[in-house]
Amino acid sequence: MQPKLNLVVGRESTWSIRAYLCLQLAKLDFDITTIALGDAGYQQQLRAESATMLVPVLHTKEVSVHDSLAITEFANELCNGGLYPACASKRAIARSYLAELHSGFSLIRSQLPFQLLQTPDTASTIPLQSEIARLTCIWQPFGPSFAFGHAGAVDAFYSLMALRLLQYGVTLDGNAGRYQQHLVNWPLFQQALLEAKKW
Ligand SMILES: N[C@@H](CCC(=O)N[C@@H](CS)C(=O)NCC(=O)O)C(=O)O
Repeated sequence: MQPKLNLVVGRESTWSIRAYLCLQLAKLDFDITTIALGDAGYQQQLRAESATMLVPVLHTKEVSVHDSLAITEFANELCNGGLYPACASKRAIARSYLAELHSGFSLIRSQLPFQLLQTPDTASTIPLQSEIARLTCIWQPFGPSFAFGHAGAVDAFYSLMALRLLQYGVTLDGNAGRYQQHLVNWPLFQQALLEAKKW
């Protein structure tokens, strides 16, 4: 039986949206606790919920799992592997892409901040060309569909990157651009954004 799950998320937290999407994709039942990051007193609530003072964190009766990547792995176990491809080598590549997003693309992240509630101002993307080229390379084989045939963790993680680039007028070339558009139009992602606007 599935353990009772409570996902703690933060306002305008892209990492929280990724974890939320993965729990949705895994078809798990879960409650949500929201923290209005930045509001007066939010740190007190954060301290009570998260040992790392960061969101997302997923609580069960037995354990608290922190960090979007670990939450994704846990969700994957709870849905018997549904978030990754069935083939071991494809699964390894998928995990590499997740890890790369999780620890990389620091220029894009710092210079094109994600905006959920407002339209961002334009920003120069010239210094970001190497990271945009790397994304183009990763996304190129995916074309206008999900990365590994059916929606999974890779799509959940990269969907926010797809939208973030679009917000700043960056559309990737060729099949990479088609994948970008596919993610932005993905109904589950659109639903997650609507939900996250309430956090
Ligand atoms: N690597 C972490 C990053 C978590 C993170 O940086 N969370 C930010 C929000 S996106 C946070 O909780 N910030 C606390 C604060 O604003 O005080 C993950 O993937 O979960």
